[in-house]
Amino acid sequence: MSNMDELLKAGLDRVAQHGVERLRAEDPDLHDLIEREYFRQSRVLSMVAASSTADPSVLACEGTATMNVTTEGYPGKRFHAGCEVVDEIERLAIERAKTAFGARYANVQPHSGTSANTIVMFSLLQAGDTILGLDLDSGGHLTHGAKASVSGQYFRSFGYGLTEERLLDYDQVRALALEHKPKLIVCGASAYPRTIDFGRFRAIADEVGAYVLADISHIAGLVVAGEHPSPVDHAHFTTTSTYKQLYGPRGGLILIGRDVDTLAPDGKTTLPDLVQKAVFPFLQGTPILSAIAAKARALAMADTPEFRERARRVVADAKALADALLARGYDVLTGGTDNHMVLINVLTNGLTGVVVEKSLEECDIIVNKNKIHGDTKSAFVTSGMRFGTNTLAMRGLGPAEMELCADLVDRVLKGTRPLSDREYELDAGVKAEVRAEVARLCERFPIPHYPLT
Ligand code: DSN
Repeated sequence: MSNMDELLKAGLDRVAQHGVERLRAEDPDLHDLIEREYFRQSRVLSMVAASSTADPSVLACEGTATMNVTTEGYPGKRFHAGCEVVDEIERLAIERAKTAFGARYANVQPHSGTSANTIVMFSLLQAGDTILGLDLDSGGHLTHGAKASVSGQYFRSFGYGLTEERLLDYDQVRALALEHKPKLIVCGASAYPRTIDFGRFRAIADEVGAYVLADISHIAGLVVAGEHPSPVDHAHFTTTSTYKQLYGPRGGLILIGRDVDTLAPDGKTTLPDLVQKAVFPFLQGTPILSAIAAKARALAMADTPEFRERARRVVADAKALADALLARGYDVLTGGTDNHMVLINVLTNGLTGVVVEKSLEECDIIVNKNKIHGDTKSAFVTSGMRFGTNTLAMRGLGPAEMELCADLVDRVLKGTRPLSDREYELDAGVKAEVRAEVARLCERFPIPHYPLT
């Protein structure tokens, strides 16, 4: 080994530490902000259903020299030289994505779940084509046809909703599909606590000649672990973000299962051909190779017994949290949960989502307000709250601790006096007590492999 090789080998290990040292010395303002964010995450109970905490090895991939590679195209077919290593990284990420999800095609370049959905739509549809997706107020996502998003403005979108029991209304999906003949039916949700029957969506799509896009951003980890049925061989396209239940970097994936040889609307190219071209050159340029490396790392970690065990804890925690909230009289939507998410209606407690979100945040419990089925409040106020257990389960909190978490939430809500839809007063004693309990919990259950200081 040459002297240069030896120096470089040592350099890889030291570069991250060296970078932080330089940041601290040369840009203390920015360093301090990043440090504060690290401290904040360690000291709060994060119950945001759309979030998780990445393993340090995932963070490390993001902070390596792979970020410096500029290129376009795909492994073996790039538009720049110097790609022999990143080609291997991207191939590894693709293979790991296929293995984790049992898919036959994977594209690992989408910059986010939103990008992945947009790419699928633009690969398949023309402006003005009809799509059918879950209404935002019923738990859908902006990219599923909401009027505020390109998916609802560029395409003619119709929304399906929930039954009176707040369960997916498959009969309505079918009726709307027969009436409007969409080219694409989108399934998957951002705020829906029950199991989704992807096969039923496919049957409806086959009846009307539509394609199916399943966005599993919220439940991807449960799908990988076998805790939720997989859509990969039901939907024509499956998309996910990589930072929620995969505990990975910011980014997205597009997967195809048994429809890998299905022809595109032109009758000549296949669905993977469509996606390849729509990612690059149509909608994205240079891929973020450091993020692709981080996706590869997260996907390898998802294919382990530890990950499957954690996925089971995610669900067990959510069920325990739902039960504990029900026992305290809260209006838990659908009466419980099958996944990582618990939704409650706080209007029945005389509160709004924004008030509860802020009040809990003052007590170091991080959640997010959410519109719920039939909501009369705006998205900035809302009648609902969405809780999630991805990060709690990762920190090792189990069903036994959910009783305490529900108790803390309950104490904060009881100590919150609403003054208007957005203003409130929080009892100072409650705030001090709950913050102290949260601090104790965070010390007992530190984020794995994140040293506290
Ligand atoms: N999709 C948004 C959510 O569910 O909160 C952000 O990832």
